[in-house]
Parts: sequence; structure tokens; C-alpha cells
Amino acid sequence: LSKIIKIDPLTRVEGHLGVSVNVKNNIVDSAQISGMMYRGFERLLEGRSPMDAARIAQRVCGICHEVHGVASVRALEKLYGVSAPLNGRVLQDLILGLHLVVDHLTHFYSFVMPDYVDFEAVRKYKGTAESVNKIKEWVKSPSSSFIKRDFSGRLINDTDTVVKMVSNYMNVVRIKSKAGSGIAIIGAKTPFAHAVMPGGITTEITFNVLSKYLDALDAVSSFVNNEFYEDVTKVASDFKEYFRIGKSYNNFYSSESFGEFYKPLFKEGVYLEGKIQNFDHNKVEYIDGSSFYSADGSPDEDAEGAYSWTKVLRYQGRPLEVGPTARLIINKDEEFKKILNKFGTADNTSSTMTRIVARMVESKRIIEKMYELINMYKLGERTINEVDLSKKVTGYADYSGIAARGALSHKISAEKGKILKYEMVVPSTWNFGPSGGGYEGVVEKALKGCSVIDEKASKSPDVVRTIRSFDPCTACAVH
Ligand code: NFE
Repeated sequence: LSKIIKIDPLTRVEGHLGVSVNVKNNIVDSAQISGMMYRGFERLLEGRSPMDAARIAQRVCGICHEVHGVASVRALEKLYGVSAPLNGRVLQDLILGLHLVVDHLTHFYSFVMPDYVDFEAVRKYKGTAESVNKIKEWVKSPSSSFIKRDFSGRLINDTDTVVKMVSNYMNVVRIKSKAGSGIAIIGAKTPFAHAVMPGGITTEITFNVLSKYLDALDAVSSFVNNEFYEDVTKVASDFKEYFRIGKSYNNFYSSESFGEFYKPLFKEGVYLEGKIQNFDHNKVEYIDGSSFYSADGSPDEDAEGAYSWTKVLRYQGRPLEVGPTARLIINKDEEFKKILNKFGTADNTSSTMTRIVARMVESKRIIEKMYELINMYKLGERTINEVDLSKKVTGYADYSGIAARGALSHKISAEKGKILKYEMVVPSTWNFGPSGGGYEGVVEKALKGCSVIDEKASKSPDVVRTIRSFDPCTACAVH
């Protein structure tokens, strides 16, 4: 007996994501993941000045806000033939790094943790700590109803652990605010730092500015290395079965990041059929498949067999998983390997829990890199090589770098100072694209084998936990 269960929209993710699973004998036999809107950011850039891309492209997304700004600016640097001085690059990377870690914290505490922790258990708290009693009142009130799970599955419910985790659910808001001040003091504002320009950064950087950034970095570092580490390893050890659930194709792609003037934190590579290989950008293509686009890439709501506004992206015809797991595997991260082995999981395998652990380990690596970069900064030296904005530039340029959810590329073609074509190749398109070319999408593949206990898929934790482990952003995926 088979039945189809739909979750549309899936909550606690960015953007409008539809999920349909075909269930046989309580197991997902196949899945369809749909990006449910068309946005057209690439189209609206056509005909504008290339410099507009630096401001407009970064507004594709409110959750990975700084990554599109930086990717766009670096593609423009190549288009205009300007490179940033060391200080300019360090400052752009300091913004990017702190942003990425905050994005990972948001994912775990706001989107993922409520799937594993019974917030209601805070009500059993008998202590006198004012902050916890405030949370207790909030959990009792109707305003917290969105966080109360109706899972048939098990949740962490011992009072001490829940009090710690739910307190961190709140604390992370303060940490994000602190990190935001660190980003804004260099970038002039956040989200969408507007001091990030082709060639560097326009803000005046003084000792005071750097020490305020350092202050924010210290706060984030302490939270990540203590609380985030403990909370993620607690969830991983209580839900070890999720190291065997949500496996995808085990083909991964990592772009190079944090490394133009210094040793890259993550190198570029593809892990295909068990081997790390050089990545060949010429082998990346959009193909015909189950998306609402015609062969020339224009939107087509009548496309036959289509069910998603996310395009079908392939490497040598194959779907690739992108994200922190991909970066840590391709870069052979020792700590990541150690944690996976401790939980009895093979290296180089993706799973629902691997992705959650990967975000925590990657946050630690990025923070270490931020300390290294801040020490490289040369106070008093230039922070920008300015671009001649009156130049009627003609040519093509692209840049591939990092976003929290995986590899991100921006590509621009311009003629006589106007954009002819702008293209963004986005992590959530890699992971959340629909079927095509004989392969299911990455997340569709990961959902196969998940158990569905109840008629309502929302009561079947394997499905929603697996989807959320990818940290979906449909806003970006369909851009
Ligand atoms: Ni809108 Fe994004 C990130 C990008 S999408 S969240 O990270 O690019 O995958």
C-alpha cells in the first residue's frame, strides 16, 4: 500500500518549500522537493550598471545576507580589473566569517533544536534563577505554541539538559546581536553591509574599530567552543540513529574560501565516487528536468512534468551535496573525523546528524581563521583600491566562494557598462533542486528510507529532521 503525504510549506526554514513524500510500508520510497516561487533577481539586474549588482544581489536573501554581497563584489573586482589590498580582503573576510558562524548558530538553535528538545520540560524547573523562570513563563504562554512539537518521536526531556538548551536558545539571540555589532562596525551596517565594495572596504578602520570587532569575536568564540559544542554533541549522542538516516549520494563539492592572500581555510575540490578530485567549473551545468524553466533558462510555468522553481544543477551530469559536511570532508578535517568515528560513523558519509555536527565544527574552524586574519591586519595601511566607476566596462567575470549552506558562485557578463547577464549558482540550488538527468535531487535522495509513522508527515520526525539538516533556503534556491 502506498500513500502520498505533503508538507507545504515546511516551517522553520527560509522561503517557501514544499515537500511531497511517497510512502510505502511506512518508509519513504520517493520524494519531491519543490521551490514554490519564482523571484527573478538575475533578470532585474540586466541592463543596469554592474556596480548595482553589488547592492542588489546581496538582497537575494535575509538569512545568508553577507555572502551574496561579498561574492558579487569579488566578481566585480575581476570585471573591473581591480584587486583589494591585503587589509581590504582581511576586512571583507572578517565580515564574512562572523556572519557564517551566526548563520550556523541560527540554524541549530532556532531551526533544528526544537526538533530534538521538549521545551515543555522547562516547566518542571524548581530553581530560582530569574532567567530560567522567565523562560518557564514563556513556555507556559500561548506565544510559545510554535515551538511545541507534535512529534510521535522521542525528544530530550530531562529538566537540566532542557533548561540549558532552552536558555541557549535565548542566549543565542544576544550572541547574534553582539556578532551583528562586530559585522556592522566594519561593514557600516548589517544585514547587507554597504561598506563592502569592489577593491576592499570603505569604512575608516581604527584601533577602536578592530578592538570592538575582537570583542564580538571573543563572545561568539566562547559561546561556540563551549555551549554550541556541548549542545550539538549532546543531541548527536542522544540521537545516534540519525548518523544512519538522511544519507545522500556521498558526492560533495567545496569551493575555495578565505584564502586569496593567505592559506585557504577550505580548498576547492569535488569528492566523487570516493575520491577527492580537482573541481572543473566547465563541468557544471543546468539541465532540463523537473523545473519550471524552458531550455533557454527562461521561466515556463507550463513546463511538462515540472514541480519546482529551483533549477536542476549537475556536475558531469551528477548531483552534488554542498555545505559544511562537503567542506570538512574535502579538507580532511581531523576533529570532524574524530567526532564521527566516536559515534561509530564512517568518514566521508553524509547523514542527518553529520550535517548538524559539521556546522558546529566548521564554526570552530572559521573562528580560528578570524583570529589569524585579525593578526594579519596592518593598522594605518590602505583598505581599498578604488574602482573607476565611470569605466564603461565590457567583459565576463566570475567568483566562487563560501556561503553557510555551501559553495556559491556569481557570474557577470557586461557590455559598455551595462549588465548583459547575471547568474548566481547557489548552494540551496545544488541541494534542493528537483530530479533531472536520471537522478533525483540531493535532498530527495536523502529522504528515501526515512520512516513515516503517522499520516501527518509533520509527526514523522525523520522527514523534517532530515530536510532541516540541510538548512534549506528557498529564497536563495529560486532567487
Ligand atoms: Ni538564503 Fe544562501 C546560503 C546562499 S542558499 S541562504 O548560505 O547563497 O543556500
